[in-house]
Amino acid sequence: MDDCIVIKFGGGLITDKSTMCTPNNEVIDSLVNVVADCLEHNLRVIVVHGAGSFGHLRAKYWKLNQGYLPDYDFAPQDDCQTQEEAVSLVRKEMLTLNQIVLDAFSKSGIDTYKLPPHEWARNTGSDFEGDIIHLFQQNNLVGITFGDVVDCDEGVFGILSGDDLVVRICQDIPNVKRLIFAVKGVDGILKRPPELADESDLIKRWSPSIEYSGVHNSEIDVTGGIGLKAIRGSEVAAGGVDVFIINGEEPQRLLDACKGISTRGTQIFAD
Ligand code: IP8
Repeated sequence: MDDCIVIKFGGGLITDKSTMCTPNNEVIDSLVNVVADCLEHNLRVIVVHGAGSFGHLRAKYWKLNQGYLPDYDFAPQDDCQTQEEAVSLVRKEMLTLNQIVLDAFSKSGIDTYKLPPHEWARNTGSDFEGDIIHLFQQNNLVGITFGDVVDCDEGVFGILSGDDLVVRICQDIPNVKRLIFAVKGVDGILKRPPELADESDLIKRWSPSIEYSGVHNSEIDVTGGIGLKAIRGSEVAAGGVDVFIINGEEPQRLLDACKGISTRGTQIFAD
């Protein structure tokens, strides 16, 4: 059986986060090229992508991460009056972004299959319910899933982050060797905020006891930024998978990390 790698395309990397529903096609194409190279090297690849400006802005406004809030006094938007409408709009936005990603793969001649979580997953956090092993069976194609609004036992609905999905994919799919978080604007986990950091502030080996500077744009994001990646990454590393955070705008680094070649970035350890 071929070795499998799981790549998370950060939402902030594949979209312009400051403007509603704007993809960054150039970055998406460059990530697809990296995947193409991995396939040529006989790696099986599973892709999980984030939401960026396709999900977070509206999900944040309607507090979808807090579940159903019948008593909260939301000011209606022009195109959305209620939380229930926001749930279906965010799901639609995520399907649109997913289609953009799928189209980029098919343009490069790579066959994929899509697995929208609201159709098969329930509850949030890395212990969500979902039959990963059966859903991701077609190991000759690239399986693609993404952060989404899912139905929940408590609170009616909630946000299942791509950072939660990767944990279970790495744990449940046999033969996953590496998990790569491709992120925007940083080379990995930093000791100081990115605007103050220099080259020497990259933490090359991180485990939960090491202090770091967490960038989390809570004005925009409903999920957890680099901090969630770090924690989820260490859960995955505990199972023997090599986990890296890599600057997604550096395709050669990404490719090296995917192939297991040492490169600039942060490797995450369990402890
Ligand atoms: O960007 C968030 O997924 P993430 C999903 O992977 C939504 O954390 C719909 C905001």
